[in-house]
Amino acid sequence: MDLYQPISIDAEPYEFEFVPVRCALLIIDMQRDFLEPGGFGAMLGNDLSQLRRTIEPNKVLLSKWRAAGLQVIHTREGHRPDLTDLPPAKAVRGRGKTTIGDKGPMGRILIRGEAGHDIIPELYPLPNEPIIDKPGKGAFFATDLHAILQNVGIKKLIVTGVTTEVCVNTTVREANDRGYDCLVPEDCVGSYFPEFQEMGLKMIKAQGGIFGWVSHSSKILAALE
Ligand code: C5J
Repeated sequence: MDLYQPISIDAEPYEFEFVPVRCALLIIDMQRDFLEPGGFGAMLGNDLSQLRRTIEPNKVLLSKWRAAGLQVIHTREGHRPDLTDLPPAKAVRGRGKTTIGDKGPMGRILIRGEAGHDIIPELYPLPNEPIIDKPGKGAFFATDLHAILQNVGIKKLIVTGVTTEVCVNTTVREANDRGYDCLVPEDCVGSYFPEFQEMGLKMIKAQGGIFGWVSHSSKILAALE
């Protein structure tokens, strides 16, 4: 396969075309605190299985993408240990007893350097894969993601990870406004809430692909054969 030639894959609302070397796999927030039993997400009573089903398809896609020598970028949601990048509004949102920076089951919640903040071992970044530490839901806000994408010549993104309606959706919208075409493989993104999973994907592909495209990882894998 010629990685410099455009390929087309089946997607909604219509086929997604990309030149592999100009397309990055952007994996959003596959962090232990969101996905692992004993993490912060589980402590809040969320149904982890809704997110954990995305691990295997992400693992397969990541391994194929790496084997082809294509660009991979990971993100993590979290804050500085001194909390100076934590907006007070985010800290108090939800009126929970436990909030960002407090001691959680896997260290301080959403704090960089803590065990729960890190990426799950199944998808752990290689040393040459940039990790974007983001303080917000979108991966472009207050990060160098846009500069990195420009510097390495990326024009399109395959966006996976969690959660579909929050950080994945926000990132796809931010990317769209910056001129990137985004494809979201539905089996590689997850929400704790099935109804948000469904609607989060519908919102992306509605109105002729108002924010991007939706497909399945099997279609991407087949195209990379
Ligand atoms: C992400 C969240 N990663 N749901 N965060 O979606 O708060």
